[in-house]
Amino acid sequence: MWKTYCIATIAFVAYFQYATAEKAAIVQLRNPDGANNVTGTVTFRKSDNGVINITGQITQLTAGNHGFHIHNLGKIDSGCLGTGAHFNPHNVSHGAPNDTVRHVGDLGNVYADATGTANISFTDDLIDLEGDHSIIGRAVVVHQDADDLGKGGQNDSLTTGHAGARLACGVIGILDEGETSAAPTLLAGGWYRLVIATVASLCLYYSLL
Ligand SMILES: [Cu+2]
Ligand SMILES: [Zn+2]
Repeated sequence: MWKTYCIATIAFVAYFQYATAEKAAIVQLRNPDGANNVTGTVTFRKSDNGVINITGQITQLTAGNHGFHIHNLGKIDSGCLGTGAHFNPHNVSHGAPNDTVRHVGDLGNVYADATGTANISFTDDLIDLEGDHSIIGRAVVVHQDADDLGKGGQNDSLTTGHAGARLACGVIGILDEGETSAAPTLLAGGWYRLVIATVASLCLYYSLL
């Protein structure tokens, strides 16, 4: 009985350590000019295989698709226009998230239902929370119109996806730094390692009785 309990506890704590070790970022969206009531929160979490999980909710939109991008700058004091162009470190054309040629910041569209709420849950394997594709300190912008994913044939399809005005924006900040390096000793990494060590010691102690 105690053996099962020991294993379950160690497994749970180890899983919790794993689950809290991922890097994460968060952005609060709103219109800095007060021109509309669009608000939202979006979270970016880096999974073990490097893919970024993007989840969140944006409310007070019009129903339908709205362009959703990472823009270059975290400057929102003068409105969302201050965020500049799409985050595009490789200086290529605008595209869809699943295109080979796209801006790093091209996350496509978010879809708002009849109540104007967009529930967001998708992944992207090009943006990152570190390195030269890092979105930290840059901005998320949600647009009035749908992003045509570079295929609309408009004069701005290959730069902005013809997504129209910028309804809301926000600066992407750090939510969780994750594990910055693998701790070489059992006790070096934090309280959870202390818990694992304690439980493991008790298990060993009782197993020797
Ligand atoms: Cu945009
Ligand atoms: Zn773009």
